[in-house]
Amino acid sequence: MIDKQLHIPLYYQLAQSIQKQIDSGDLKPGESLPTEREYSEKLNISRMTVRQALNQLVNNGYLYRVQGKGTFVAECKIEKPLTGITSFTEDMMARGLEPSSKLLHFELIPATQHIANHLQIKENSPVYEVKRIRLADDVPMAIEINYISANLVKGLTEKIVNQSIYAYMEDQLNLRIEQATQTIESSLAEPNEAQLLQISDGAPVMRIQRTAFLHDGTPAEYVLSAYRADRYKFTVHIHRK
Ligand code: 16G
Repeated sequence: MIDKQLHIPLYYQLAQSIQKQIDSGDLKPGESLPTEREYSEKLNISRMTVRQALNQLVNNGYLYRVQGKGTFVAECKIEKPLTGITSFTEDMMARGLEPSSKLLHFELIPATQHIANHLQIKENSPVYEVKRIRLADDVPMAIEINYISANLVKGLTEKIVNQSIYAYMEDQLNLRIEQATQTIESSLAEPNEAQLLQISDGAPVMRIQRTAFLHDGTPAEYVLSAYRADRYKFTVHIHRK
């Protein structure tokens, strides 16, 4: 597990070795880890070094601690490629998870100037404001607030947004999203978000802002979302110029 002759910090070697055990499945989600004292006695290293290794893995979302109970292996993160546009429903189904939504808010509102700018519509035009918790196998993954022009996406109902907005647009209205502009920022969960996502106050989240467009460039949705950073990672394949 650890080679003291190497010029690689011991905490780092330990963290790498535990991470390998998680990646290979030797350590499974939910499994508890040996205590700091057990690691330190077995490997003949200080408890400080063990703590540093475990802290790194906790911070990176591989492990989590439960007060008074110990350190456990976290669920694997969902890897979301950044190269294609998929809906939450499609993403979960592709992974064999059951998608569902908890609808928090559904209202037809007059577009504020900010929303109107993103959707390239006139201020005060009717816009659906949809706030949902998105769940996978009943575990909250993200909070999403969609703003959708009611003159474009006609007939949206609570029943539809409880299923899939993209499926409705494509299958019923023949409106296909072709491209999107998206930003991703790291942030900390506000207390109300933490409660909805069942994470602790101030836990890391990734805020994604997306404007998605139809093939002719018409904005179809403006979306603000907060994804759990302990359950998601984004991947992208890149080329050197
Ligand atoms: C994804 C999209 C979101 C879209 C939603 C539709 C990201 C960051 N966001 O969550 O923009 O509104 O899917 O999902 O990927 P639905 O078709 O399941 O309602």
